[in-house]
Amino acid sequence: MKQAKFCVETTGKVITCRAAIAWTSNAPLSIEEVEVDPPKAGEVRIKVISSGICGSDNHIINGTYPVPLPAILGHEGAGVVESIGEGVSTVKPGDKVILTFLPQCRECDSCLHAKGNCCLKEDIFSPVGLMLDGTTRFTCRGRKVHNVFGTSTFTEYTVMHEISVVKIDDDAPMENVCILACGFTTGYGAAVNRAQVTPGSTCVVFGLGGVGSAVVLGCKAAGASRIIGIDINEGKFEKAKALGVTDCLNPRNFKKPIQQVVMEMTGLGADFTFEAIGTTDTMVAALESCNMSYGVCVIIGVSPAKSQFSFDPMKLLSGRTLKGCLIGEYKTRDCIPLLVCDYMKKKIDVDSVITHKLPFIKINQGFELLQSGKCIRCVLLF
Ligand code: PAD
Ligand code: ZN
Repeated sequence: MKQAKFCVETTGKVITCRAAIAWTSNAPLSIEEVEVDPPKAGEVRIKVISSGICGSDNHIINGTYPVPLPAILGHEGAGVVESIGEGVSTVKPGDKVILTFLPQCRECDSCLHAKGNCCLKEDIFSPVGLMLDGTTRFTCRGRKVHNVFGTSTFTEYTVMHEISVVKIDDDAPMENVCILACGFTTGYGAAVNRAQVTPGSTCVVFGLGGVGSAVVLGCKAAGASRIIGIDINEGKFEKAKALGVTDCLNPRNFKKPIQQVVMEMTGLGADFTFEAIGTTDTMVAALESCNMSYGVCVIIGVSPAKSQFSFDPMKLLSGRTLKGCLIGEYKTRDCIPLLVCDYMKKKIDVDSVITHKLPFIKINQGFELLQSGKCIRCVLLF
C-alpha cells in the first residue's frame, strides 16, 4: 500500500491513505485504503500525527451513541495542515493544529455569548456525519464514508471545517497534545472552569478513566484538599492516587448506595462532584453526593441515546446546583492554544494521563485496552 506524502504535490488532489473504518457497530474497526478529497471552501485537509481513543469513541462502537455508518471515528487529534480550501485564513499549510469535535464559529449565539461554548455548528447532538454542505470527503471501496463530529482522526488524512481546527504553537510536542482536543480539556475544565473548585474543598470524581483523571488534576490544581475517586475497576486506584485522589471507593464493596457512603465520609456531602462515566445511575449518585445546600454537581459523561434521568426535585430546592459541560466549557479555538502553552510550560501535566501509545494500525488493540480497563488514555501514533 502506498504511503501518502505530505508535500505541495498533493494540494488539490485526492490523497489515498489508510483509515480505520467502522462499517457497523459492535465490530472491530477495519483498516482500509481510503480516498480523501481536497478541502472545499472553508475547509482544511490535515495530516494526522496522533489521536487519543476516548470513551465516547467506545460508546459509538458499542452502539450507545449512534452515528451514521460507515464512518471514520476519532475526535481527539493533533496534526499538520496539508492544504487549505478557498477563504481559509486562520491556518496555512505546515501549521501544527489540534483537531477538535467542538467548533467555534465566532458568529453564532453560543460563540457570541461570553460563557457559551456549544457552537451551533456542532454535529454531536444529532450527528449527520457530513460536512456543512451535506457531503463527505471520504470514499472507501467506492462507498461514501461519514465523518464523526466533523473531525475523524482515525485516518492518516482528514478534512475538517476551519472552525474546528485550532492552530497551536510551532514547538508543541505532537505526540501528546492530541488529548487536549478532548479528554484532558474536558476533565480539567470541568473542575477549574465549570465547577470552579475552591481551595480546601472536598471533591468526588465518579469514573477514573481518561476524563476522570483529568478532573482529578483540575481539582488538585484548584486547591481541593480531599478528592474522593469512585470506580468499579480497582486497577484504576493506584494511578488515581498518584494523580491526587485521597480516598478510593469501589461501589461494589458496599451494600448501601455509594452516595450514602460519601455522605457518611464527608458529614454533609461534598462541595463538588463530577460524573465522568456516562450512566444515569451514576449521574443521580453524583448529584446526591454533593452538599444539599451549596454542592455543585457537574455531569460530563455521555449517557446512552434516548436515556432519561430522574431525581427528586427537592434535591435542587435546598440549593444544590446541577450542571453539565462540553469540553470543559472552553471556547475551543480561543482556549486550547493557551492550554498547549500551559502544557509546554509544565503548568498542566497532560503526559500523566497517557498510559499507552500504539501505532495507528493497532487501533483495535487500543480499544481492547480501553474496554478491559487496562489503560487510562491510549494514544495512536501515525
Ligand atoms: P473511560 O472508559 O476511560 O472511563 C470510564 C471509567 O468509568 C472507567 O474507569 C470505568 O471503570 C468506570 N466505570 C464504568 N462504570 C462504572 C460504574 N457504574 N461506577 C463507577 N465507575 C464506573 O472513559 P473516558 O474517561 O474517556 O470518558 C468518560 C465519559 O466522559 C464517557 O461517557 C465519555 O463519553 C464522556 C466524555 N464527555 C465529554 C464532554 O465534553 N462532556 C468529552 C469526552 C468524553
Ligand atoms: Zn459558533
